[in-house]
Amino acid sequence: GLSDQEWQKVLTIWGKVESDLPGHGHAVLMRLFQDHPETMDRFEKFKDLKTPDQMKGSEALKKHGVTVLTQLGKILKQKGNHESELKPLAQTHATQHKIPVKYLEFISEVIIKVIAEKHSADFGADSQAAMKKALELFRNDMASKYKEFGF
Ligand code: 89R
Repeated sequence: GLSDQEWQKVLTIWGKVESDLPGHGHAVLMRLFQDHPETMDRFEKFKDLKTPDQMKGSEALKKHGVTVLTQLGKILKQKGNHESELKPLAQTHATQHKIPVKYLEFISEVIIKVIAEKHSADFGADSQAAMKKALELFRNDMASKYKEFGF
């Protein structure tokens, strides 16, 4: 698990993310789709977004970014005691959306990159390491739930 100090670093930087959830969420999804185009195939509702400009102008993409980061924030704020938040998310992502753990790794990397770009001064090596650990914990627990759902 993470120490209290590490959780504090995670939640401090998350506070910066929350200062502009739509901006961060939009940036994360655009980056995910650009770096890993195969992740886009999971979304029926984004199939018409073909160019970076279309992604940039998409209110739907921005809205979904808020959905994703809001839920991730709720999970991070549980500081590892996230069973009740994680379970329904793992269920939909395993059984409905069929999102492999590998994709969760991709988005974790992208989240760290986007925060590093937008908040370089407040996201030093120790904060980055703490966020990395928190996202690893999230992924590990998602992966065990996935197994329970037979995915
Ligand atoms: C795909 C990661 C993640 C990843 C989808 C992916 C959208 C929160 C991918 C729709 C798809 C497809 C949908 C359906 C979806 O359904 O539980 O409306 N996700 C929905 O047609 C993550 C992460 C979080 C997260 C949510 C929430 C919803 C949702 C909330 C709505 C409710 C529901 C991890 C950061 C594939 C590109 C917190 C990824 F690859 F990045 F791992 N979702 N999603 N997602 Fe998804």
